[in-house]
Amino acid sequence: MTNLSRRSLLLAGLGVTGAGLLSACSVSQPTGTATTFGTPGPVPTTPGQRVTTASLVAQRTTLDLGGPQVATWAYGDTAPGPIIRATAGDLIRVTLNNQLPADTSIHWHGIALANAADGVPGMTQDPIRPGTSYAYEFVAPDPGTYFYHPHVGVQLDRGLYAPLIVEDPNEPGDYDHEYVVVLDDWVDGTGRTPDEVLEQLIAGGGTAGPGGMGGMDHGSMGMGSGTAPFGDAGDVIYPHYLINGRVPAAPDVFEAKPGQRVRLRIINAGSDTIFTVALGGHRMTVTHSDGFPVQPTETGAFYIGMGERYDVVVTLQDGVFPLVAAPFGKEGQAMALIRTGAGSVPAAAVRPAELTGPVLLGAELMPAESARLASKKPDAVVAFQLNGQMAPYQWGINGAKFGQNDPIMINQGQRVRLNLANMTMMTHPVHIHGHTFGLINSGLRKDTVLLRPMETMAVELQADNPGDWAAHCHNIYHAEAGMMIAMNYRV
Ligand SMILES: [Cu+2]
Repeated sequence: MTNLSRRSLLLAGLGVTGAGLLSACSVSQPTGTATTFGTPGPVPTTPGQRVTTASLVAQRTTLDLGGPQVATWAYGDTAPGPIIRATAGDLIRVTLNNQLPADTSIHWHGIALANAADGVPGMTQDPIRPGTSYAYEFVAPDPGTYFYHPHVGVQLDRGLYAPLIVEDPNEPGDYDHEYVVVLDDWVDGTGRTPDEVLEQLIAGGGTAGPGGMGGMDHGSMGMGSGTAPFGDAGDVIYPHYLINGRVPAAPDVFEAKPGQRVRLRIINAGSDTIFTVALGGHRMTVTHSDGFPVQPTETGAFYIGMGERYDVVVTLQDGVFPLVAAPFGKEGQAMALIRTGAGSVPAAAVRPAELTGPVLLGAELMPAESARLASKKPDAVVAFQLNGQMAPYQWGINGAKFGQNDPIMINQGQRVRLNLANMTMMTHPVHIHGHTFGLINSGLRKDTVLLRPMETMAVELQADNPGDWAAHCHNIYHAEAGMMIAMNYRV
């Protein structure tokens, strides 16, 4: 298969609208470029290997966000969808039944899985057509906090996301409770769909707010941060920000006892929003970044970009406490509550003081020794330049949008250095599939890292997972507009 055919197929699979998708995909491919990936064969288990299974239905549904009722697409009848919980080394078998009016897929975000299960139509599989089912089978090699979502169009900005938790069989589990905390920015079913938001962004050069407010958010200072390190951090003004699918007026409530230690697995499933996270009245100890352990680092608040995950451990006080995720540079917030005793419920708009204190940026963390990417002389050095601007709404990598840029070609066994360079005035979360790269200055392992305006950052990966992989901005509107590139192993 040539690179050209890969590109044209991938573009067909990433059509902008549902209707466009269907029509694009129903057109037969010109002779010589048509290809299908077919149905992947079953992955055999190894002796003693556990098998974790799940069955999902992607469907249209109406969700109650805790007041607002929204028509959307979800895995079943909830957003977040069903948690998949496995143990490192398990074979995970998930069947997806697509009852959506559009093609879809599932990408297992952050997992260093076999390429065939990565969920990128046109690159690793055929799109899953409406009314059909698809079986994903893969081994999850590394423990950690992950999530899953479609890799088609802007479907992530609907209700199609859910946690994937890979337990560590060797971890002491030094906590009393574990809470999974999924952050999201919500627009679907509030008057426009994510596809319409994208159309408006393209038509208006970034005008995407309701009531003609579009563009006004750009360049505003981030609320709750002493400084504004991200500059222009988002394109879309959202009517709601959610924790575990709930608005702050009807929050999710976690129950515990005073003095107990809880682990929070925090996932940013938002499409266009960097959050600042704080738990009122508490310091948090960050223990993991993108699934991998870090040197425990105490903070009152931290940033989390789209696609990032952080695990923190907290020893709880006595009372009722707001767990707040404040959208950077935008109005409103997401909130959940942790209740260990009596106390009045904080107002939906409460701003914990911790939000204004020093806020930790994930790239500053130091890796745990067990997770550090050891330094090594790179065999290949690759440019990875983020390009684009709001008006016109055009985003790309290495000088062109996806489909027009040249794939990054690497060899199996190489240590590959990627010189990430953000040549734009926005912050972008850079996500690379199938690998957890290391920041060369610290060895910190990440699969998604925030790159601030004009920032450069060298990262390295060990090319130990052959296949054709996507690398892209995890602002889903940027990715869909072209801020994506293929990273292919030479065969
Ligand atoms: Cu971006």
